[in-house]
Amino acid sequence: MERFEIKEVKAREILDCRGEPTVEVEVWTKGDFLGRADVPSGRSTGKHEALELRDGEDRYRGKGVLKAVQNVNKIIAPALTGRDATKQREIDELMIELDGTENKSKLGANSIVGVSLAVAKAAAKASSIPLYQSIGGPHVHILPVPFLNLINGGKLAATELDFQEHIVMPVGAKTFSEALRIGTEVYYELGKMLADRWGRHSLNVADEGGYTPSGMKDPREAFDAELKAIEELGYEDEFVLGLDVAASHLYNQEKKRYVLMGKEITREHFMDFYEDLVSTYPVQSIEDPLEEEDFKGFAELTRTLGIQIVGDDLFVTNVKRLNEGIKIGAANALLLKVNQIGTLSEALDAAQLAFRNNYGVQVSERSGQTEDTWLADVTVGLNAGQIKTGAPCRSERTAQYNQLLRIEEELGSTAKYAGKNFRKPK
Ligand code: 2PG
Ligand code: MG
Repeated sequence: MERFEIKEVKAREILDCRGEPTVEVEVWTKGDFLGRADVPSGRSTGKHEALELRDGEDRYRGKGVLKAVQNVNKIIAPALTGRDATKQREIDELMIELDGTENKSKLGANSIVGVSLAVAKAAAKASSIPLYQSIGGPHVHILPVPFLNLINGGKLAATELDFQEHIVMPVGAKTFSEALRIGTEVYYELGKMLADRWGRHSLNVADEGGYTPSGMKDPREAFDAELKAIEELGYEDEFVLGLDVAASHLYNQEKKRYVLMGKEITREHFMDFYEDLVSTYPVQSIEDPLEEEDFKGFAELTRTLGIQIVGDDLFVTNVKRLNEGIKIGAANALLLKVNQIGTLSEALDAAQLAFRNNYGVQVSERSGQTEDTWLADVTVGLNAGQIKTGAPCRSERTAQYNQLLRIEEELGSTAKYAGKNFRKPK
């Protein structure tokens, strides 16, 4: 028991990949095992996410997280000292109680989630097993399809593209390492083609490492460019395409209209646009095609498009919102972001609810990441079959891919790449 008994919990302020402050937490057990976890941060956030506590003072232009750090050190740490680090759910429930609000606005979801993940890591260390196994048990063996976001728009890039992420999915690869290799080769080839056609500034990368072609406005042009790079390399049988539209950010609440390529369009018109897109391109997954309150519209698109429809801002990794969606068949996959809800236990609950109802689960980064790799472990721990963590460039992105390569090697012959079964890996 000594090995697992929490002796110290402490937080500090560090920087994320955008140079913005975030919380890092260390949990030490009496056996001298350390779990250290960093908290990611979103920019294109959903309205119903748990609250990320920021200081709002002059330093770091209001973005400091010293209050959240204090909440860990002064309020959470004393409550956790002496507890068993393997009792994840008990610890998460205790923090939820300490906070006492619906959206973790008292202590801040960024303080709570940092502790939750650091506890999970400390427990794995003290048990001498890898984090993915500590989360998922001895049967975990699925390596995910990487949703490689190669061209960026929306709130995460200085481009004129409305859609946030134009994704390629190497579903035809045999292994994760092969998927990453061919995905990365497509990334190089695409860079060359974009620079030729759209100018060399296209090679500047956005928050998630994707290219930023100057002057490109139409998502179909992004798809055309990606397909051309794929075809040039002879990989057309290996890839399908995906999108994160992040449509809440294209929606005008008062007018009840979306703005697409400078034009105001109705929801019905937007739905027709998707029908057209899906019949023209090999698109297999669309995240947040409509704004975050339109459960009915999500249900309609799920029925009509017949592909994976992922709820991010729609569900915010929250079982209540996911249940609401399940009742009417809104979307058929959950985007899982642990910091949207604020504890690992609640995020795992959301994943289990999704699986039980035949929904897929895609584990996702935030646009503000650090070099911490718990994301890769959570993905394998859930046998989720899909991960979204940006382009294969920028260290906070490659850190996750590199961790997946290590896990693949560690699992050896039992490792199985989700490939075409990414929605229901077997
Ligand atoms: C999203 C994410 C990550 P953010 O919308 O899916 O890609 O963006 O982390 O900024 O919310
Ligand atoms: Mg999203």
